[in-house]
Amino acid sequence: MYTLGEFIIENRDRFLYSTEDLLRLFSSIKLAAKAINKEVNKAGLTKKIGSSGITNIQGENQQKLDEFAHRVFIESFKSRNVVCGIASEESKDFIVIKGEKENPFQKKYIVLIDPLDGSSNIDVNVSIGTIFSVYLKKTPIQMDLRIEDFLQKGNKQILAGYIIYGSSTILVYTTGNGVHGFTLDPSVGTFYLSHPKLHFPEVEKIYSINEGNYVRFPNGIKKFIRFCQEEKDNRPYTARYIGSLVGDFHRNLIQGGIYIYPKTALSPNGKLRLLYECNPMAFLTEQAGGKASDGKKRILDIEPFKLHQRTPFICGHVGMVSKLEEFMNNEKK
Ligand code: P6P
Repeated sequence: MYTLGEFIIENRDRFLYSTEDLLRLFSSIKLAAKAINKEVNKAGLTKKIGSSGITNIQGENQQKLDEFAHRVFIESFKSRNVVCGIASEESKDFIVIKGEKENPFQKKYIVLIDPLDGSSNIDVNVSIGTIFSVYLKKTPIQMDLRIEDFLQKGNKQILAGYIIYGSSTILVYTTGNGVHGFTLDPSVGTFYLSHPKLHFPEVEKIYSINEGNYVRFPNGIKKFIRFCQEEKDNRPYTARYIGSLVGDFHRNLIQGGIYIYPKTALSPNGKLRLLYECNPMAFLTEQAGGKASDGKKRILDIEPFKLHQRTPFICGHVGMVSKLEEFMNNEKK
């Protein structure tokens, strides 16, 4: 079985940038993922569950493990000397990673990260995940970091992925050459190729949405939900929603389905953040043969204007996403 490192080297000809750099980026990500996995698996014992008592930039109750995961990723990227800046859900502003002057590796990568998404599920033992997105620095290397380095369209990503901390810990990524999954063998601390060339199944099977918000949804979304529930053709579809984007996404990628977090009357821009949740998941979606939009526009083409901006987010099976967009478009007429 390939390890993640062996797989990257085996496929180095298909990566547009330096394989050495990609290995260093993954060295940081793997190190952090293993540290977080260890804590997530025993959170109940180490009292790391529950709220930290801090409200984060999103106005959400920061969990102790959120803060821990944030710190672990910052430290692991610092130690590998390959990243020049990080934007995190847990930090209001971007973080500059100062390098040593003699650093042989020109630090030209930007990372945007949700260190621990779905963390409200920690206390109830439901799968949670890390989501990461990597770009080349946009402004000249020798220039100080600027916000423009982070406000890049999703179609400029060079690497995106997630780690799901569930019944097993799986790292899933894309560099634009398909989507591949690696399962952690905790006994040796190594990620092994377990899901090569992940692709959304043809079957239209699952729809994932928080129907508790039904009355606040736009009419086009309400019509799509009723479409999913009709007794016709291969419907009704199965409803599955665990309140953890990484968990819902990973299940739909394996079994076939659509994930929907639309705008509502209370959240006109939706809840999910464009830069470190929707863009990476959209890159993975398209590389796995799916479609990702805000209900009208392709996610990867959205021009960002602020670090923590939100967007409505629909991703998954091409036919299901297109059907939802049809309902949304007819809404206007
Ligand atoms: P709601 C977790 O907070 C998250 O960002 C995603 O992981 C998840 O899909 C969504 O929000 C759940 O939100 O409003 O349905 O509880």
